[in-house]
Amino acid sequence: APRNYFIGGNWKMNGSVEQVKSLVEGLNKINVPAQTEVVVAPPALYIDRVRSALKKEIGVAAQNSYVKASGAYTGEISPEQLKDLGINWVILGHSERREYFAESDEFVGEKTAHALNAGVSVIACIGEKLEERESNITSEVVTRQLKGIADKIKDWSNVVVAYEPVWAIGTGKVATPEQAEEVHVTLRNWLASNVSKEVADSVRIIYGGSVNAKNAAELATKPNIDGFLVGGASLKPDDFNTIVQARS
Ligand code: G2H
Repeated sequence: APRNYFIGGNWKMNGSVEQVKSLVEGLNKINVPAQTEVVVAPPALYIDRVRSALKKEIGVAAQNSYVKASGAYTGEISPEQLKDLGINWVILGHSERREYFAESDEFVGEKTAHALNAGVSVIACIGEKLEERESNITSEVVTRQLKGIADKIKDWSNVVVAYEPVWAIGTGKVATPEQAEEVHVTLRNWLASNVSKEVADSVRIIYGGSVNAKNAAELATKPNIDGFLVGGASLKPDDFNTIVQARS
């Protein structure tokens, strides 16, 4: 069976009450094509109001969650709490969290396992830095990050893998379709050898890093690119809509 197209919008730490209201109005006008899943990730503070105001065809994700259901973990939120608010997705392991909040491969794997056990689907992010690409260790880095997740989970049916080369994030420097496709194939081959052929064939692998209304359609022609995780362009509803329609 073909893999459904998946478009995530990662708002990062952007937005205000006013901006969130207008983003939701814009999103509610999007016609979500068949075989396409659209999920947006507002900052945690705005999640509840976004879920309440956004049409049900569009999913909502948190940008992070912790490895406990509740307790004395000041500042954290749990996947169980997300579920309580009708939030069925979480982005984990984003490079900004790995870099600024020292999240290790192992911790990202633990968070992924905890979220899945709580019934929250995961957009699991991996990607190499510029110096790693230039040292020709991209494959080692991304498969090591993927192994951090594979070591902790068994069921991949509620996981979307997001390949986001760090050098392409927020820089305007998008990976070429060939560069992205090459890594996606590496990841799928690793899954086939180390998890199962079935998981390798069925898991969505999406690309992130400076995706915009102009470059999405060409990236979407690649057979192993199953969609996008969109940062900056997800804050512009018209551009985000163009990306949502890019494969149809
Ligand atoms: C990568 C991406 C979204 P942007 O971080 O996760 O952001 O599209 O702004 O590069």
